[in-house]
Amino acid sequence: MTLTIRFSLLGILFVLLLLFAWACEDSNNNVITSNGPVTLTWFTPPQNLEATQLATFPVIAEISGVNAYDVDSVKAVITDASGGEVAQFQLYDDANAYERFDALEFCSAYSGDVVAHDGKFTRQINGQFAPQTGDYDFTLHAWWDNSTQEADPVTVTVAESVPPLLSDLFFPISLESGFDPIQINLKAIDPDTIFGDYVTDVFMKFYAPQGVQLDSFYLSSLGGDLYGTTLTPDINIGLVTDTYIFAFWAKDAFNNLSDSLGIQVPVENLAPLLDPPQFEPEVALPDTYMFVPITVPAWDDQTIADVDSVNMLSYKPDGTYANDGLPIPLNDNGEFGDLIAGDSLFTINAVLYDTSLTGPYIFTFWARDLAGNATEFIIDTLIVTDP
Ligand SMILES: [Ca+2]
Ligand SMILES: [Ca+2]
Ligand SMILES: [Ca+2]
Ligand SMILES: [Ca+2]
Repeated sequence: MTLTIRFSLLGILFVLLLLFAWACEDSNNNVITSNGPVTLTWFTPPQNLEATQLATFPVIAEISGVNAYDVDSVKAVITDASGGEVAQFQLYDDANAYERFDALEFCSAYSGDVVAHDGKFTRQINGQFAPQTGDYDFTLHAWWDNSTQEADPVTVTVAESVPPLLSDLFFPISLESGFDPIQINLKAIDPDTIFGDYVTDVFMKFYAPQGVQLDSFYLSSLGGDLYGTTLTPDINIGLVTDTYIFAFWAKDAFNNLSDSLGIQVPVENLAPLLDPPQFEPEVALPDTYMFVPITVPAWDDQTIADVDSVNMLSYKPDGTYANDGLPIPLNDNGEFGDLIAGDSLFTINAVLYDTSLTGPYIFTFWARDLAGNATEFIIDTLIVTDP
């Protein structure tokens, strides 16, 4: 009976496999257009271009509903306001692998494409195609097998545009450990009067004293020409007290980058803070064994995320150290006797046996942050008595 069922299952499987084989062959021979509607769109449309800038910026077309291997070419045709063709260029789905010699005056030699055959066709361009400043339409065309498709044009302005200007930086002259959140701000204006030109992004980069970039932030518009963000005391988690660099830039709608405006600021990171340890001060020896939870509340100016470790040593009544004198870690991970992960209460469940020594156990606690700052030692005593 079982054998029969197994055979018939195999039979069904075989038929299914055959069906799949037919289906595969079908999709190989037949056309792609049967996969559903083909769509051709700008994934990253062309942006406004500065007339004199030589840097190139990526434009990406995306074609879907057709196997990327079957696409013969994707091209953008640029026309001027009167509809006359000004230039055209190919976009490639080649993972930036081949040097191209077409349209050299305004296109990158390598496409800038990231992944080959993913249906995203890329090229990097600048405004050098334009005989004069003005508006230009970019129309996409794709060809595959014997089919073709065109996408609606995107209008791009080519203009002579200057970069934004930054001024009036408000920033504290130093940031003490655990400072109160503070809003920093500055003014960014675009001096141009070109339609569609304005400040698009204002951002700040945060650098280590040696110049390594640590982080970057976008500033929000605060109304008018003012842009700002709020600095919080966790900005220097894991960073030693030193002088750090904060630098600002703004970009306009033509991808012009302003000069930077920077400031060097001492930023302080102090050691964690420990509150008095919490445990039963006196415990009687158990019949077999028992757990004695030992908890230390720890905090740090740079938030709990800066606390790297909380440790203790236990000096036993016989004058030796427990754990061979090695630090015993307390955890805030919700395990090993710690009740709640991340609540700033660090715990170790010490085990007391019926055979343990009676007398005073002297505990030494300390903590260290990610910047390497250690607290002072906190000493406390647990007395173990005979039952
Ligand atoms: Ca691609
Ligand atoms: Ca501008
Ligand atoms: Ca700290
Ligand atoms: Ca905890």
